[in-house]
Amino acid sequence: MKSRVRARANIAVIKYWGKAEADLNIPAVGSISMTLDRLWSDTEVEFDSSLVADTFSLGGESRPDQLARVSGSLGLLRRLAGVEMFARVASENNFPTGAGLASSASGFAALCTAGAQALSLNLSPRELSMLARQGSGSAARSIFGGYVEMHAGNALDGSDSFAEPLLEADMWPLECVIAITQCGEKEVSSRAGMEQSASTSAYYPAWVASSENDLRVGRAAVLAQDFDSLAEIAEHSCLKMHAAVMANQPPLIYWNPTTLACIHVVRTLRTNGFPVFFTIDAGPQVKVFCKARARADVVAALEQVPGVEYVIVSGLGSGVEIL
Ligand code: 2P0
Repeated sequence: MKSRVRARANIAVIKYWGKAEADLNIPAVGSISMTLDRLWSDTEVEFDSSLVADTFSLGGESRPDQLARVSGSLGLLRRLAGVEMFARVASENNFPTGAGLASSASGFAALCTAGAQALSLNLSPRELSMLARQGSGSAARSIFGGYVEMHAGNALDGSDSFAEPLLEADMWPLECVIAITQCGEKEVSSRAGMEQSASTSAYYPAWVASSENDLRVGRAAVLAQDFDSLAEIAEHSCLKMHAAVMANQPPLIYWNPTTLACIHVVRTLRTNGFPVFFTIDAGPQVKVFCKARARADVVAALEQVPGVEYVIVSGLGSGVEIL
């Protein structure tokens, strides 16, 4: 009744921001992401009849603050398996947690896959994606490798709200250079930030209304491996999400001055002919996608930006892996 699973982080190029339904965690918009090979969560789940409650540790430290969400996913698995046993969950990230590097995506994808395996539930990748979604929306995408599309769906029960692969990683092996501009956990979680956007940002309805077109353009760009088109729509999706977020009341600015400096460096690189674009999530780090031949120049340029603490370089990776 024990399983250990590795799931990788993913970075969205067409962003998820906002929920259609909070209890089932159904997103208000679809999204498109790339799964990274260098950033992962390894999660072990063990169901044990001697436990009187679920336990959760992250990096060897007990995290009672995260236990309710972890138990939420374990409860869904228990219901499917028809068992009442509690579980011990131990997870480790090989990258900073809660800093806008998609740790909830890799974490909940690994948790749900390991839990299903430990209970011998024979779930399809799509079923795992829907379970992971209920833990964290972006986790639905980390079940799969390469280029992935998350469908928001229309069904009230969330049965058509899942991710699926769009293109294999080795068909178009772009690289990701992440500029870490600030260490430490962010002050406002994406969950809280998106709830505030939905209830207070005047730009939120426009964000939702324009998402279908961004998805259509982003999907076509990935399938055609059209870098320039993907670059344009990805930066637009990112900046539009942050514009909606900045219009929250109270306002929310996830960027710091270094974030903005990196944006300008990437734009200058592209003007000078380098195949490169940026995206930014609910935190100050800047994720820069490029073709492999531009990687060394991108790393050198970002490392020179004052305030960049270090960079992480990653290729695209595979979906969940049972260890
Ligand atoms: C994304 N983000 O598409 C977007 C862009 C952050 C900015 O998905 O509430 O942690 O757990 O469903 O998945 C982060 O949101 O939110 C996220 P919940 P989640 O990657």
